[in-house]
Amino acid sequence: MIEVELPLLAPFVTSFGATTSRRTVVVRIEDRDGRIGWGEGPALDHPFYLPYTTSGTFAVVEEYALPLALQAHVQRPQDVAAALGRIRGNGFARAAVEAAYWALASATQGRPLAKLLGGSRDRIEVGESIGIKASIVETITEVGLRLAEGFRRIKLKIAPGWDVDIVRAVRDEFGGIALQVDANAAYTLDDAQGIVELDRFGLCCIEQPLEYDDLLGHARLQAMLETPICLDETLWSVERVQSALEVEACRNVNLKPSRAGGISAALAIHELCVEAGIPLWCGGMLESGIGRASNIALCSLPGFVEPADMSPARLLFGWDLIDPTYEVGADGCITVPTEPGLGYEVDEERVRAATLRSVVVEA
Ligand code: OSB
Ligand code: MG
Repeated sequence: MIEVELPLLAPFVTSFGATTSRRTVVVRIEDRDGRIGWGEGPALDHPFYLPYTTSGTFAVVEEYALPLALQAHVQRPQDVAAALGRIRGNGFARAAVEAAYWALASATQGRPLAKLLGGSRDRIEVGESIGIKASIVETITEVGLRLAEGFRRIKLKIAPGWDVDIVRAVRDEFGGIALQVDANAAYTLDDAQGIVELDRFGLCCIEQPLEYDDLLGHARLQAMLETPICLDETLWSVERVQSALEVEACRNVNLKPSRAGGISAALAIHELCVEAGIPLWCGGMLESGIGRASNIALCSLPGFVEPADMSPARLLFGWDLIDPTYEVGADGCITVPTEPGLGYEVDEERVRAATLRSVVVEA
């Protein structure tokens, strides 16, 4: 396992703070025949998004997730989640190891990862998540650039004091574009006036207005709104999605496989949402291309009916750990790779150059 650091070209500002550099954990597994599988566990550095951190994720991968997978001698990627089943929480750590096994299985079987996961789409739609800026003008400029590049949807990060005015300004400038907001848990039910006011702007959804663990608060707020609430932070497991749908805490789902505990969990959540008729889309964690690769494969499944948060590495970092990296075409879509394995070449030189620390675990 390897901790890498990827400096961002520009700070990404959300209600929980500014991110200037992405420290993330990647896992590289190698079998006896020298075949390789890569996975990523893109927790954030700090516990201000979810309780997990990059350092904690590295420790759990090293001390528990990888040893448990190796001791279980798992043969099929479908069995990794069960082998790691004793680990409570720590979705990012479990997801990193599981994704590596899926990529290895895809390489071994010579079947594209998307096909292995049951996907059929060959192009996936992409939107752009736009951080909180210094001014409305700066935001309008960036939205304009992204729309001109073809992105299918715009998501604005909001916080109390940066909500109604910015949404109104973007609506006034760009009309009926696919627009949504993400509060990253910055509001309480008592100060949700800004959220209620957003209800008249025809947003695709309002993402995670309330606290990360507040299922019932979201159910109460959803009952007051026409606009679908989309949950992100709150959905850290299959069970959490089941509960959210049951109490109607949301009408839209942001599925981040790494936050939800891995690809198997993501497949189960996909099935739940399809059965319940709840639209879902793939969120992002500002991952490197290693993490984005399995997300892209997953987005080829039919239940992903809205654009993914998949800001290209070109915009985030100016480069990537995979080379060539994925491109967003003029139609706002990414082509799903057909190469078995991760689907992209990992540039191991670049991984080495970005490495902060690494540990080898022998089977
Ligand atoms: O809340 O969706 C979020 C990035 C890091 C942490 C949390 C979130 C985000 C994004 C996704 O908004 C941006 C991306 O990965 O392209
Ligand atoms: Mg979010």
